[in-house]
Amino acid sequence: MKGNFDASIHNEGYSARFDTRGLNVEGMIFVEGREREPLNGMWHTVLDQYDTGLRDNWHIPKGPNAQGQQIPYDYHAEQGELSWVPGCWNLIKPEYFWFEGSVWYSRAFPYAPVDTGERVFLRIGGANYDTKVFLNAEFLGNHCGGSTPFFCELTGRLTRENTIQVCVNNTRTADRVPMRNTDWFNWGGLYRDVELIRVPALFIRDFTIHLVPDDTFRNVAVEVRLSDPRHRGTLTLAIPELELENELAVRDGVCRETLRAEPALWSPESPRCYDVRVRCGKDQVADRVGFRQVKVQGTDILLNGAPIFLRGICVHEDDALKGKYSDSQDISRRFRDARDLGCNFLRLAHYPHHELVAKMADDLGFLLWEEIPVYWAIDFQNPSTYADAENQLSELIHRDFNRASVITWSVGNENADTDDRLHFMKNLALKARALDPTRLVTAACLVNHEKIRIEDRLIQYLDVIGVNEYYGWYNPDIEELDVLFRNSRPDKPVIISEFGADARAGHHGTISEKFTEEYMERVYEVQIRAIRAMDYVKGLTPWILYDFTCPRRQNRYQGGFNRKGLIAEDKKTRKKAFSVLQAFYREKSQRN
Ligand code: GCB
Repeated sequence: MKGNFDASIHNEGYSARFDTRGLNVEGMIFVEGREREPLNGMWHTVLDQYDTGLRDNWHIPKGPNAQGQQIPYDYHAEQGELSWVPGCWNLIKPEYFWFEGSVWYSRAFPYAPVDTGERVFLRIGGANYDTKVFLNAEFLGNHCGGSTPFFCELTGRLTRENTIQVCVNNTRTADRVPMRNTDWFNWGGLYRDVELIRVPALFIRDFTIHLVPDDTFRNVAVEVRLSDPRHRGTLTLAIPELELENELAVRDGVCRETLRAEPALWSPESPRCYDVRVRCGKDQVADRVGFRQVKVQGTDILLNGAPIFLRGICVHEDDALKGKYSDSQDISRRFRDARDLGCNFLRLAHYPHHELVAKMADDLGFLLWEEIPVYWAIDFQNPSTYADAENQLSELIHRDFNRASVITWSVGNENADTDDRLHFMKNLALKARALDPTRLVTAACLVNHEKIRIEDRLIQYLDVIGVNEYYGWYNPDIEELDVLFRNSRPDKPVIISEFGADARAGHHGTISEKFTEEYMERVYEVQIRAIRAMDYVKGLTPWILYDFTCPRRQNRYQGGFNRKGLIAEDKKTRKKAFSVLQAFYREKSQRN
């Protein structure tokens, strides 16, 4: 074995040239209201357990090399088995279920320019975790992070017939966000929409609009960024239902204005949204936007100036038939079940969920907690881990900035209060605030179990304190919950971001037998009794709406599932605790 072939099998630095992370928040484009050309459908799929593709340049098509040999020897972009995108590879066939590593997706697609000077972007809605994009034998970029969208410019590289290859790798690594150990299943794949977006030479790169949080409820702030940072001119902003159509000035590629608008305010009871359009030269975008103000005053959360109690529940993206892939059908089911439970609030744990969730929440009148997967045991000292977290946070905020339903960004979940963690998460909180001064910043914190107190140095950087406490489960002494509440004097609102207990649906026994519905029911009863008495608790999101796939959970009751769902993994069978929370939420909603 000689030459390049030798290098590819002996050189473990093979992936460095592809690990560029160049596809990140900087390349994001505002997409609402744009025509999108789907590249969903059947893609060739090849599992690549040893990363042969990156070692051997699978993106360089078959053909003779200088010595007349066909390369690559072992792969052809049109010979993989066909599978549906978006989707998780774990569900293609049973043998793939546990696969962790690289999978190469490829397909051909035609291209014909519609307009001279147009620019073309590939958008991938989400791929878990590390993605490398290749077009017509060229490496175009790398994205890190499993749940946020990213863009790759194809302009100037497209021909009449094109081959796109996407290498997605879901290996859990210690330096990423999340790291190796999570309490959910490591689904892999191109599991959200893949599409092409064409824009004119001068286009609207970014557009945000929101109610100014100045308590007047009648000022609307608009910011538009154009692709050319030197552009001077005008653009048109229209909100027809408010009889508003304004020509606004653009300087140095940016338009920043505050307009008097007096929209009807968006709220869960009245989720009023408006069509908003921006036109600039040949480009136009549109969005459907609700206007509302959220802020904190003392230990209250105020929505449109009035105190609100968040009747919530946590949810994961997890499904026996779809994995982490979601569509409007199962997102609707989540909202229906949450509505039946009496919720006005969802915590989207522990990573950015499908973008449709926030759009549907806008329409239906749900409030949302959105989170990035700064989860257990993050490598807090590692600057590249921080860069990964900050980029995921920025991409999420960019994607959902105009969604009225999103009221809080969570910068993470359950990490011990060390100096490195404080530095890391404080910076994320500051970043969230800098990118979005209109929303609240939170995190799901741990309790100080030595002092039995809500105490965490990160709290000083948050607007709302999320508290995960498992009194009645990991802390068997449920009565200690009253001690926790009595010992704590938070000067900010608290959301009990998790409590719960595992129960296998249909498994019955006494209130002291773990994994029975009765035990879980009692945990809910005692928790609610304690929470009800605490005036600084302004909401709760118990763990969790549905049972979910989890390799860490292997006892006879769990069988590979976290069983803390109020509804079993069939998404139908409700456990007894469902009615306990439902009764509390009914009572709360009548009082609100
Ligand atoms: C937690 C985690 C969540 C787990 C849950 C549990 O605190 O935030 O991801 O699934 O506990 O069931 O242990």
